[in-house]
Amino acid sequence: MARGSAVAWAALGPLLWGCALGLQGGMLYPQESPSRECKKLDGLWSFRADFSDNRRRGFEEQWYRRPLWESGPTVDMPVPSSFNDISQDWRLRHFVGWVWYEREVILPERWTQDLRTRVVLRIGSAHSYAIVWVNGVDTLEHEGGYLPFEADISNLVQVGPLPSRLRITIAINNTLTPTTLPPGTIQYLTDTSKYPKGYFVQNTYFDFFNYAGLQRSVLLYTTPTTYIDDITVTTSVEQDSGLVNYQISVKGSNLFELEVRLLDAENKVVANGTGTQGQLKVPGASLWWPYLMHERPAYLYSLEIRGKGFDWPLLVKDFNLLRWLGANAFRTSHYPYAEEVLQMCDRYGIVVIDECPGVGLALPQFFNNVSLHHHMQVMEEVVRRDKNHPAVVMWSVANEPASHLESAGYYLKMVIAHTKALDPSRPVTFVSNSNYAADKGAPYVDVICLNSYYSWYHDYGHLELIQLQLATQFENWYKKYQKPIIQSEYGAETIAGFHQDPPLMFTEEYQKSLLEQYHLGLDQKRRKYVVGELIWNFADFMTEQSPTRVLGNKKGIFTRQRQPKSAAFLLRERYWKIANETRYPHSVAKSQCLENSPFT
Ligand code: BDP
Repeated sequence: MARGSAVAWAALGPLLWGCALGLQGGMLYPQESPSRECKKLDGLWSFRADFSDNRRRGFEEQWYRRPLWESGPTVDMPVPSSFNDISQDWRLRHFVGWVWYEREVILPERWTQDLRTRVVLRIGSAHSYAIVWVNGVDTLEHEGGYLPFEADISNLVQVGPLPSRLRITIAINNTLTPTTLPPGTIQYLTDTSKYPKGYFVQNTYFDFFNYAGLQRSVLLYTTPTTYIDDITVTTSVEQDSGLVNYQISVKGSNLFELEVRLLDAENKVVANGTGTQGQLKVPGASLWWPYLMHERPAYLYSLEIRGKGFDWPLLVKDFNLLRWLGANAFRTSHYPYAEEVLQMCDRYGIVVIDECPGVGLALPQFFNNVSLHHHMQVMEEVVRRDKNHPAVVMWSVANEPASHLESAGYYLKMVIAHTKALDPSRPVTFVSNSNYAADKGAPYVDVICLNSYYSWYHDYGHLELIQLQLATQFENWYKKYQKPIIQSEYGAETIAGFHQDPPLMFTEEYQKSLLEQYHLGLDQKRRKYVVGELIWNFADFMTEQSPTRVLGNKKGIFTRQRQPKSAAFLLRERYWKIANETRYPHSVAKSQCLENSPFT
């Protein structure tokens, strides 16, 4: 195994070499039901970063074989959270390599004694490569942050009448390499007059801090030994009836009967079926419809903050802000958000462009076969996890890849085709910042998504050029591809409290004026082929340190503490105005999703 070799902790990609594509099984969100129990392992875990020179001491000394504290000093680490943000030790903030988490759990007797019970360990996400041991036994490995993975651990816990104490050890490596997603490079700095021996840095090619750790919940859950492993739902409408096609995968036995009940938001049964596949018909269905959806949708997107540790209060606050703004959509820039975020989108009627972690594909060497294979696998995991959310309207396979390269053209073509094969029901895109004439990926997308920063990264200070340059951008792209276009990023860095009139860069006035100019340009095309506008960004967020970032990216219309800058009021007025002009006749609908069903 690669983790045993000298440099392997920094070179994880080849671990997946040779795996066939095609995921085994489903990844349903665990729900309690009469036949299923969940045990969340949120709270304090023991934690230790491996600061040894080669970062392999944990493996050499087999830290997973004994309680972690016996291997050396541990600290308390909350889960979910990003380990970078918790400690006062600066080395941990910038740590690259293996960190170790451990937690002991006592299981209920019925989980360990009843052999008709299946016990599953599920990790919401571990960024970026993870190895899991249960009671010292190597149980599970996973590559890629931001997505869940799980293992049936029944035979590790159902081992006799002993007290059912479990020790879960998880080693996580946050190193980004040319074959991880996002990719990165490790650079060794060898000039000994400047750097100590073995000195290296992690280079990344994206604009957010590479937060890592167990950033989402870890949990144990049970199912019966014959159980529903996956459900796929697709919907359509026939006159006033809603049609729900379902396909259910049952595992563990062929001897079962399936009774399917579709519940509405008030838990009333609205349709019944039997068998592993079929169609449910809901006469007079009240359809799911996006919040304030406009004839031509206006979009907005956000980023998770406070590291990426999942946090309910922050999530609800963000959704309250989205509603306050009158926004109806966002893109999960630049990686899949927690499952709970998508559940909120279903509930609040917020439309989602679901983006995978294909960000920072900036260098030619990132478009290689190993990366392509992994990228396709990641799309399988994204679609498997999110396919049943009504809020998800489109898949985005990448953000700003170097799509002018020939190799990128082939790569994007393959990833997009694969995603379409996985889910023929939704459009697929990637977000481009290339020139319309040079982009090699655009022929394969259903919707063109464009990022541009006129008067910010180009012709800075010259707000008077925005309308002309935006019109040129739209016309060029539309003429070439005749496809709907979304302005997927535009914005300006703004330090809350900085004021200057006439406007200068970094002030609240400049951000407002820049948005106003963009909006004039967008309105020219809004009723034609421009179908969305997503400002960059919802809130300020943390990045790597650099001379161009003042404590992170400040293009938020809210601060990182969720207080509005002046531009937030401007956008609020705009979104509500568009909503009121073009409001869809349906009221905000109640979602009818099988997820709430207790039929499992
Ligand atoms: C775009 C990226 C986004 C950045 C933004 C910016 O897609 O991640 O944060 O630029 O520079 O190129 O603010």
